[in-house]
Amino acid sequence: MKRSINRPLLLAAIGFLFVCVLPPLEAQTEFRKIRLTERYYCDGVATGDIDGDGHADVVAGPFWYAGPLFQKAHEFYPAEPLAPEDHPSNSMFSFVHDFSGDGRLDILVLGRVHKHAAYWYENPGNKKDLWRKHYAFERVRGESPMLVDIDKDDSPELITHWDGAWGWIEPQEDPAAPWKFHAIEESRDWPQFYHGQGVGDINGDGRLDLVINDGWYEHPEATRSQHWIFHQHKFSHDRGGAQMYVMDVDNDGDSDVISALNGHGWGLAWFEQQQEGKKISFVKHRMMGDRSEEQKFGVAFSQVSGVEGLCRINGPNTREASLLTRLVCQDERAVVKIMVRRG
Ligand SMILES: [Ca+2]
Ligand SMILES: [Ca+2]
Ligand SMILES: [Ca+2]
Ligand SMILES: [Ca+2]
Repeated sequence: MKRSINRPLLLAAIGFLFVCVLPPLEAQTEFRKIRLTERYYCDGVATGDIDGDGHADVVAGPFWYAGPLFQKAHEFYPAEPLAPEDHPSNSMFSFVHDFSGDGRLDILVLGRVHKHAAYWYENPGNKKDLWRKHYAFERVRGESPMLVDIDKDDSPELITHWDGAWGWIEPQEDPAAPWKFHAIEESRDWPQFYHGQGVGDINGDGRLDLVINDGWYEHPEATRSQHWIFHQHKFSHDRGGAQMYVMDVDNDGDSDVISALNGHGWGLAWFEQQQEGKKISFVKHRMMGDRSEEQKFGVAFSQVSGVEGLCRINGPNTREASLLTRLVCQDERAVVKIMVRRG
């Protein structure tokens, strides 16, 4: 997670938010920019209906902003504005989930990989009481940890590595208890700022596998009592990206992978799954290069350190699968529609 001095995304810092209006599928997709704040509080944002009024709200740093207007900021932990030049954020990621089980959405906040513990804040259900702060875990490793229900038991896990092994951190039966790490492999040596991770069913057996830049872990029948088999495949020979997505890009029935090539540099690609017997491999197809002059791509920007909100907007049966990718980069937040042709 080496970052340049301006890495604290100025846009997240100033709190830009793109509101995606999804019109009829064939129509032009339009976006409206809303500025949440002039100050720098965080690097990541999240959405969820915090106040339960039926409108999605936005969580950014110590505030949640009430939708649909996003004009009113509600503080859920003490807000301390930071200087973008030299104060890396203590809120890199926010995740929204009902951790307490009372029906109200709570907020998990992750800071810097090497500096901050993970805490979640319990939604009091009104706008005047304080949110109770709960310790979750000591450190959360990796450039882009994801909160995903990887074993489909209706309770999400925070995918990360710890003590040299990939696995997940998960809440306990008592919501107030510290979370515990579950390893899916023998301990080896993964860098704390590891770049590139995602979750999806690579081999089509219905179980969600873990994908990292160095390969993928096959989710076994016995999720918790067996080690997950590691299948080596280096997706990016550069630094590796951030979030990796698993989807059938070319509509041929198997799962492909989408990933930035360098979270702090250039390049975005999708990796086409190919099978030979039981062996799975991937062929790289670039989606974005390092120069906008490259006509094949038409756009280029660096610092693709957060890829979120991937969705298919033309439907699964069209010849061309369209991917809407929200790409966060250092200097701007761009929305790019990338066309991927079959064959
Ligand atoms: Ca709750
Ligand atoms: Ca789960
Ligand atoms: Ca699988
Ligand atoms: Ca495919």
